Amino acid sequence: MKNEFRDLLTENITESDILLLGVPFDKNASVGKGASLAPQTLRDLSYDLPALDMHGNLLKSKIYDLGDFEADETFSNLAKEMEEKFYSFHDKFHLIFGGDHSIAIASERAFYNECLKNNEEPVIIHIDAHPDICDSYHDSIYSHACPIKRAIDLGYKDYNITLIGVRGFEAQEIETFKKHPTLDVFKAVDVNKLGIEPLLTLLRAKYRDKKYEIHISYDIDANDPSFAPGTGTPEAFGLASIDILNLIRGLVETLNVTSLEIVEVAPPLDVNNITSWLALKTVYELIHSLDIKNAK
Ligand SMILES: [Mn+2]
Repeated sequence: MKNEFRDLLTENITESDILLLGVPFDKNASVGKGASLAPQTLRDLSYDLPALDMHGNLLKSKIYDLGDFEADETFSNLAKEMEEKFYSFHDKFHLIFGGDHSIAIASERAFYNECLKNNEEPVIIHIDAHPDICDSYHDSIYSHACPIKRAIDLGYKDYNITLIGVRGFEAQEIETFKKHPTLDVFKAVDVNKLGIEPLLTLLRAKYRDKKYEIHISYDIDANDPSFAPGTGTPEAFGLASIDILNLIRGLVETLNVTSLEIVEVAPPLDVNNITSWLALKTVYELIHSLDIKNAK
């Protein structure tokens, strides 16, 4: 066994707190490819990362690595596999390394089904430069520009979807928003003006009820490209890494967040692995939030 994630890794699923899953798939990325290499790159980089956060706290939650799942063309097999072998472990934290953002079509379906089985209301907090609410893009309903539209079609309520960091739109998406006025969109320009705290306050009020179970879908292109150059569709005027980290940590520590995917990290497009390191360091900071939550 390779020493990925060092002391954080366990080979005993029962004693694990976090289940990790890779989906090395980038066929539905529209511009730059390479996100299929992210799961292995992040695992490889973790050999060199001690299990401490940036305050020097020793990380305690344990990761069980399920390895990689293969994506099929319509994501129906992947969604089924995620539901049966990943989200079925209901009390664990679910961490996914993508892949382009189309893999959310599978994860958000599996997450939805698992929440319904447990009488919980599934919520998506989509942190992304793009709304990904196209009905179809480049003649495909499975494009990485479509997962939020697929989530709505599946049955997610508008109130239970929140988009953060958006700044790049397709014209069809503006029309779709008109039909979904209660779907909250916090644009990057507003988040940069107001800061993270008012947004956190608002989201804590919105999803405070225990019935909500939250999946965070984090597209690395939400970050400004100066922080995260290694991604297929870099979009200028983005968010600062520390703001996104504080947002994710603030949500995980105070709300019922049980799932997070990081998508669109594309190592072949990166510079000195800056973007992969950002993704990995964000995960390690998140683990400290889970330690706090689980009082470890
Ligand atoms: Mn996206």
